[in-house]
Amino acid sequence: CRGTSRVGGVPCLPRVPVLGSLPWVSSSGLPPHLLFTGISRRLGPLFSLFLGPHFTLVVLVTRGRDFAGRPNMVTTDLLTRGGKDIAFCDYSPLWKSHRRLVHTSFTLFGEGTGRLQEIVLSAVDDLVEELLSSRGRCFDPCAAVTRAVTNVVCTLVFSASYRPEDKELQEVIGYNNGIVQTIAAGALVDIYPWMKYFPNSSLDKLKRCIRVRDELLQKKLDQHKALMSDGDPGDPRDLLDALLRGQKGERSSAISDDHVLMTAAEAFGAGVETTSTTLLWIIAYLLHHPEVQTRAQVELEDRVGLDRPVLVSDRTLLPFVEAVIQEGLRIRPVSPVLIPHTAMTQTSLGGHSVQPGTRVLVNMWAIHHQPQHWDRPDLFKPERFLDERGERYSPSGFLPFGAGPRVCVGESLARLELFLFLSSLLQRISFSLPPSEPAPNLQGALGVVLQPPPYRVVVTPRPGWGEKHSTN
Ligand code: HEM
Ligand code: PLO
Repeated sequence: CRGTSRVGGVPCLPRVPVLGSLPWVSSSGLPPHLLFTGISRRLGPLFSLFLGPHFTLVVLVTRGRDFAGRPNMVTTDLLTRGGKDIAFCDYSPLWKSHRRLVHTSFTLFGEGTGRLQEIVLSAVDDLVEELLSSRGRCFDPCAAVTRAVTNVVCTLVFSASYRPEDKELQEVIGYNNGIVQTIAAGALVDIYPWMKYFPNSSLDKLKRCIRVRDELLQKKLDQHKALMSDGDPGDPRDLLDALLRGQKGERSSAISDDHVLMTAAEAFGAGVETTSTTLLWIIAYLLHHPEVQTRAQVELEDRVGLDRPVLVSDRTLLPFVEAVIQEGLRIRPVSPVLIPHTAMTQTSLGGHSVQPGTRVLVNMWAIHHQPQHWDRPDLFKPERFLDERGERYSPSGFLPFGAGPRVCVGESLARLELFLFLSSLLQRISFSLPPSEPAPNLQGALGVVLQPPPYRVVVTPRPGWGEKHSTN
């Protein structure tokens, strides 16, 4: 922290013209969330830096609506046709009604009905079958898990579901991976927008992936519209149907086809990337802590048994399984510095005044690893989410989905999906480390989400389940 100055009273990292504080950030060799956590331990919970020319606050708390804006960025503008989505669009009345429409549509499919349960359970059957086809050999579970989660989201968004070898599914997974690789957090072109006028292979790849995505989704949109114009539209089958009907509502008339397409694309991207990453982190931790896996399996056996699939209604019966999910979301939040926020008005934070437009990064990683709030925060201990009677307990300062007007719009959907996936997997199979292979590295790589490195597992069927069911 040598060379630290103050800007508007807030401690600020050293800076030079044009590059701002970037030389200090990149020479640290640390991913931003770890670097920022180290700095805030020394400088306090509020400090600042210059990302190129952009004055940016790094904080541990924000205050609701004042910070509900989003900055303009080259990569996300391309991704969203200039902010016709939810996540990267700046705050506006249109964004608000658009977000409300998406929220209602999710409720329609996920939370309130048995539809999501049906979709996930069918994906779990296929996933277990695929994992067990390894017949005791070690393999990387990433592809199978991603395919299963992608299938759930495909069904939810446009009523499609694919076999593993399906060409369209490969296309979807291919473009999604391409986008994840090219929208890295803190990409230089998002700091210096003029760079987009120079040759840039990463931006070219992003544009190619977006083109593939748009072609595929436009086809789905056209099919859905054609069905709607065929007379009585009936009940919405999926998110696209629900968005098209919502578009017709009076107050939503400004929601264009572009908005519908971008929202479907985003629900898709967010749905796949976050859920599969969280599941892969949890499996990685279970390999480090076989005793946690066993305890979850004992709970499942005692409270649900091995004669029937786990259902959403079993959630209250399985506090330890829930605690494993909570601890996974705490120790490796998929979005450790959230999506950048901006101040919408002249406001203040920690007694310091903040100018409109100031970029704000919320360091969720630091919040989830504060030693004064969490006992040995670097350890994977699901029990911290249980009270002394073994019932669920929710400590404060645990916000893996963010908070306030920009809180994750898919939270309930994601929680439901994570619960059904994890509990069904642990009911039917066990994960173990391949003999003589080290346990997975847990540091993770920060791109648009925090991803675990590739690792391998051995999958074995659980005695009891296979006898009555045809999964193997
Ligand atoms: C935003 C976490 C799953 C859709 C966010 C944010 C976080 C987050 C941290 C940013 C909040 C902020 O910037 O303040 C997660 C986690 C998930 C998950 C941990 C699962 C494990 C999903 C799913 C969907 C979704 C399944 C949709 C199908 C969104 C959208 C936003 C968002 C649209 C933008 C909200 C806004 O800017 O108003 N999520 N998410 N997420 N998430 Fe999720
Ligand atoms: C993932 C790749 C997709 O092709 C596009 C996409 C859309 C929404 C993004 C998501 C990506 C990454 C995770 C994000 C999500 C919106 C909210 C979510 C950023 C880029 C999180 C965790 O904040």
